Amino acid sequence: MHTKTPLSKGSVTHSTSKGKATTRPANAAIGFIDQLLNKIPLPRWAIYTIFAAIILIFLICIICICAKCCCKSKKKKKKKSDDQINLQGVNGSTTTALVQPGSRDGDYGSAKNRGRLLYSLEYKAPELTVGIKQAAALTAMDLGGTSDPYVKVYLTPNKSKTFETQVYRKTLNPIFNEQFKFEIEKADLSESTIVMKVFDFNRFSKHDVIGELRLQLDSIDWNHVIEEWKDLSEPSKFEDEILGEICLSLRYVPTSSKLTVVILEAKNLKSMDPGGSSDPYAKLQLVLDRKKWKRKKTSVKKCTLNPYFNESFTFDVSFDQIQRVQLVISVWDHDKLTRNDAIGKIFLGCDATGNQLRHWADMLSNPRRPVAQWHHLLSSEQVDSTLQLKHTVRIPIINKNF
Ligand SMILES: [Ca+2]
Ligand SMILES: [Ca+2]
Repeated sequence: MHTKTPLSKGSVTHSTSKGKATTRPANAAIGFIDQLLNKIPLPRWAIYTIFAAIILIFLICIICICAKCCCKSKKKKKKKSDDQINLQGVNGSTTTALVQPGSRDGDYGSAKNRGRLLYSLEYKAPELTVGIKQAAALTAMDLGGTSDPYVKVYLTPNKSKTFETQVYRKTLNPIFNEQFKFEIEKADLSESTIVMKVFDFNRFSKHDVIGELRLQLDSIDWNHVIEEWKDLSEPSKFEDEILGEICLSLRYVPTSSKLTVVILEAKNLKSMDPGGSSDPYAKLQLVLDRKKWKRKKTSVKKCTLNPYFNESFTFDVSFDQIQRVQLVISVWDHDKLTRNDAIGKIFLGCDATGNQLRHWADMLSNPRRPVAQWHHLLSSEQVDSTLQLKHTVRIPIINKNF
């Protein structure tokens, strides 16, 4: 067909015009392909069909590969932004700029991102003002990828008041701009923790906790108004449910080495039995050098959440030992048929903190005088994790001659 093309090849090299130079080789290429096709023992339409099919398959392959790559990078991006926000929580206070999702490239494992909260704190005796400003990038708890967030604010351990913001429907970035005021003496600030808990409202089911902020107020410089973003963390393992309070009196007489503990009463104990009651009793345990040393217990008071015990226990504790001993008091619910349930626990001693330490110190500085005080019960797990008791393991001796 195009038999002339090989002849024109010579003139191409001498041509000064660039346009001509490109058209000539093109013609040459077409001629070459034509010759090649002539050599294939198939009709032209069959060759074209095969070519079209090959190109089609090739295109489909490319499209598939592209789609897969895109999906992967999207997932990776999402994961990165999730993890990155959580990392900020570890560092404590952050700025808005730092916690922008996707602003950093690192892959920080699979810790769950819960979002972040902008809050403010101000103390002007005797009023603590907590501002819940806004939240961002909250976790979606509902189908459809949204939540209905609101925030509960309270102080622990004296959880007398709990405030709540409004519920914002279907958003992960609510703007609350609400303020709550707590009356609290400056001396009590050092023992208190402010809890800001973000929930997802659900009309027909239990509200889900999205995350929380827990700030110990003793570490805050009250000369300034604090306003900052913080990453929400996992809700505390030790849920501050109300376990109740216990009142006890302590008396130490150094000359006779007698420690007298009077378990006076308890109130608002958590109900452990069906029917909304408990059968409380208290266990007293002395721990010396992290080992269980002496133990006693009160009688069981049937079917009450406000038991009155007024039972006295005296231990021999030398002056040297009183510096190292810890008094662990736990309140239990007695069950006839099943295992007794722990309601709550506290410990007093030189290693204790807050209210408990104060009570112990009052006892030591007032020898021979009984000092009575109320204490909020904490969960057993919480107290045990603080005490980290060495449980004495008794190995049975099988061979008596040993
Ligand atoms: Ca919801
Ligand atoms: Ca019971």
